Amino acid sequence: MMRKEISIIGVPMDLGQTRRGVDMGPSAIRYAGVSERLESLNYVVHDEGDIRVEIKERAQSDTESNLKNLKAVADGNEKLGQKVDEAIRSNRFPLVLGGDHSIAIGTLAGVSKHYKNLGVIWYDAHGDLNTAETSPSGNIHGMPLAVSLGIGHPTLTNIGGYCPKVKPENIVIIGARSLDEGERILIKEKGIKVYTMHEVDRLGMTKVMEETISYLKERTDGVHLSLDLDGLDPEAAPGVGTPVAGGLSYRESHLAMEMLSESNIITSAEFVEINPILDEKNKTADVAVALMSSLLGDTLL
Ligand code: 6HN
Ligand code: MN
Ligand code: MN
Ligand code: MN
Repeated sequence: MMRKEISIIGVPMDLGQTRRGVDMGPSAIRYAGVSERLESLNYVVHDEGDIRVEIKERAQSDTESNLKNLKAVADGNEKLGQKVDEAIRSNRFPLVLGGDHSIAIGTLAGVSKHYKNLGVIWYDAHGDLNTAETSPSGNIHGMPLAVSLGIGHPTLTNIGGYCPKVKPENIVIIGARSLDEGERILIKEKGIKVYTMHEVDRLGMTKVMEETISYLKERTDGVHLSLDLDGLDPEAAPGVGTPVAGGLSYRESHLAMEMLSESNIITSAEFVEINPILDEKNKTADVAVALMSSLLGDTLL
């Protein structure tokens, strides 16, 4: 059930990867007019400001076993989890603005304690299913979905004081086109449902979303949308740190959001990986706000 009040929570996190600028994502999304857009859809919008995240210069040496900035990433996510938890307790829809994708660890820590069977839609070019052992980069933004399954360093998997946050059969990945070897193995092993770009091409976005919605409706009591802007094609969303060619179009993404809105299954959302330094005139933040507004019921676009 869609809530009438929204809590916007900004997370200026850039410690889960190595490019500068993604910490400015929340500002760029605010500048693109997120509050005004959602207010025009008759929501009461509470902008809670930003979570305090350690700056890169101070976190720098904090690396443990192929996990860059482990402590600082964990700290930020612990705080985020509490904020998201409070929002839901106040009966508000949590809308989290990233920041790199490592923040899904905190968002899910806050959301999942409110559901027995949380569903997750992972809209992304990547699987984000790496561990310290399988990661080619040591970047924690490539690991949050594994962490939420309870797979990874305990400092991350125990955030929020419980583990795991999601069951593998409650996850649907959409838009994947760059999966590392270890991620492929985990997907097979756990039976995670994935619509790669191949499947989107074959079936079309309408069918992909129909299937996703009925699959999740059957087995979950709430669904979190974790939307990485690099799920979109770099032409539609150039302001991202790890672009991959051949992605989802603006129209496909827009349709996906409209179908989710109609289905009424989404209970929380986050929009991540927007990097204003790499962007073209705030285009990616503008796209993010358009998608949020469709997700939350705008039928004009
Ligand atoms: N993201 N699979 C690569 C890695 O370093 O683990 C890329 C991860 C990208 C993560 O875009 O959220
Ligand atoms: Mn991601
Ligand atoms: Mn990605
Ligand atoms: Mn439309």
